[in-house]
Amino acid sequence: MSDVLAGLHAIVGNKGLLTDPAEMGAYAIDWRKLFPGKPLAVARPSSTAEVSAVMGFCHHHGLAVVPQGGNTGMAGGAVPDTSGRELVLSLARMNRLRGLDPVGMTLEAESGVVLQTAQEAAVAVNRLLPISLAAEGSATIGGVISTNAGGVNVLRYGMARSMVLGLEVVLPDGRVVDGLRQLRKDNAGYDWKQIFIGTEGTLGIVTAAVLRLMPRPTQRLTALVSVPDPQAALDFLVLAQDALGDTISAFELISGFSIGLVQRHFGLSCPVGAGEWYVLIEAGATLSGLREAVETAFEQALGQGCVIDGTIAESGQQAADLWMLRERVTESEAKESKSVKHDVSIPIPSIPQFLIEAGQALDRHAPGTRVNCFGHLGDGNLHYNILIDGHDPHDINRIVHDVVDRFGGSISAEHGIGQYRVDELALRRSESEQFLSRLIKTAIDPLDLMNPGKVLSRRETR
Ligand code: 2HG
Ligand code: ZN
Repeated sequence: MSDVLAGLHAIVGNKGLLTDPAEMGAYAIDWRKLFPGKPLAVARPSSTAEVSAVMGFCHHHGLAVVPQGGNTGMAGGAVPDTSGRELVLSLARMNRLRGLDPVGMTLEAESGVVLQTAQEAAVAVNRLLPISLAAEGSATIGGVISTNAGGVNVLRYGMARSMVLGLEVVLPDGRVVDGLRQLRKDNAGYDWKQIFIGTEGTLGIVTAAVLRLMPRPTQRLTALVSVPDPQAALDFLVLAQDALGDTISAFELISGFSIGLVQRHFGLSCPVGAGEWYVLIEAGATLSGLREAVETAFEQALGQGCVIDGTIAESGQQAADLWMLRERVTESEAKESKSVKHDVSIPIPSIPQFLIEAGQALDRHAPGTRVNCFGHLGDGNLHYNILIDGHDPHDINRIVHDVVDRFGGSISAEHGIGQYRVDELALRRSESEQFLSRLIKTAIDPLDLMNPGKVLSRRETR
C-alpha cells in the first residue's frame, strides 16, 4: 500500500477505504455509464470528523477529491476522471437522521441519508418533505443539496435550496463550518450556505443539513389528461392555477412519444385516449372541497377544448399508476436508445414556440433524430432529449442550446453542469458571470482540489 493510501487508511479504517478495482466499480462510473472514471481509491468516512481529517490529508498531499452521494446524477458530476489520481469521497456511511421536530417543522440529516428515508421520517410525524424526484429511492440528502435538485414539486415548494435552513460543510482544507441552525429567519451576516447549494461539490463537502418541513396535505388528487398541443397545455395550466391556486404541486408535460416508450419498455397501459401530448397534474390540500374544485376545472378545460380526455385517480394505487407513466420515462429512454439530454429552462409563455423552433433546427441540421420531450411545464423546465443513433452528440447540444439562447433560457434547469455541460456553460454565460464564478472558486478552493473539472473547466481555475 502506498504512503497516501496508508495515510487514508489510518483515518477511515478498513470499512472506510476501498482500493480493489472490483469494489470501486460502482463508484467509478455514473448510472448511465457515460462517464467512466478511475478512482485512486474510495474513502467512505462515517463521521464529520473523519471527513474533515480526510480533507485535511488530501489538502496537505495535493489530492483531488470527488464527493459522491447516491450517484444518480445526469451530468457526470459525481465521478472521477480517468487519471487514477482522484479520490472519491462517498458520504454513504454518514446516514444518521440526527433530529426531527414536528413543531418547528425541521429535519436534521447527515448527507448520506437517502431522500426517501427522510421523506418517510417526515410522514411518520405527519409532516412533508416536499423534495420529490424519480431517483428518490437512491438519491441522498447531500447530493440533492449539492446539486440543488428540482423534481416534480418545484411548482409549489421550490427547489432543494428553498428547503435548506442550515448546513454543516467541510472546506477543502478540512475545516468544519457548522451552520446547522433550525431558524426560519436568519439575516445575521452573509448567508454563506447558499454557495454550497447547487455548486456540485466544487467548493466543499456538505456533511449534514437542517431541512424545512411543510404541513402534509390530507387530500391529494392526481389526474392525467391529454391535450392537443403544448399551447393547450399552457392554457390548461393557467386555467388550473386560476381554479386551484397553490394547491397544485405538480404540472408535468409528457409527449405521446414518451408515453409510447413507457408502454413499450414497461408494458404499462395508459388510461387516457391517445394524444400528442399529456399533462399529469397533482393537487393537495387539507381543507375539504379539493375533488369538486378539480372536477370543475377539468369540465371547464374540456369545454374550452384545451383538454381532450382525462382521468382523475380514484385511489392511491391509481394515482401511483398514473405517476408510473411519468416516472418511468427516463428508464424507458435508456432502454430504447443512446440519448443526448437537454435539461432546459424556457420562459413559460415561450415554450410552445421553443418546441416549434427546436424541432425545425433539428430537422435542418440533424434529420432523422427522435425527440423524447417531457418535463416540468409548471416550472418552464423541459427535458428535451434526443435519441441520436449515429449523430455527433456535441452537434446536437449546440443545435438545441442555440435555440434555448434565442429564447433567453438556461441550458440546465435542474440537472446541473457536472462534466457534461462544462464547455457549453462557458460558451453561454457572460464574461462577468464567469469572472465572478472563478473568483468564488479561487477564494474557497485555491488549489482546485474540489471536484476539479466539474462546473468550471480545470484550466479556468488554475
Ligand atoms: C425527470 O424529470 C428527471 O424525470 C430525469 O429530471 C429527466 O431523464 C431525464 O432527462
Ligand atoms: Zn426533471
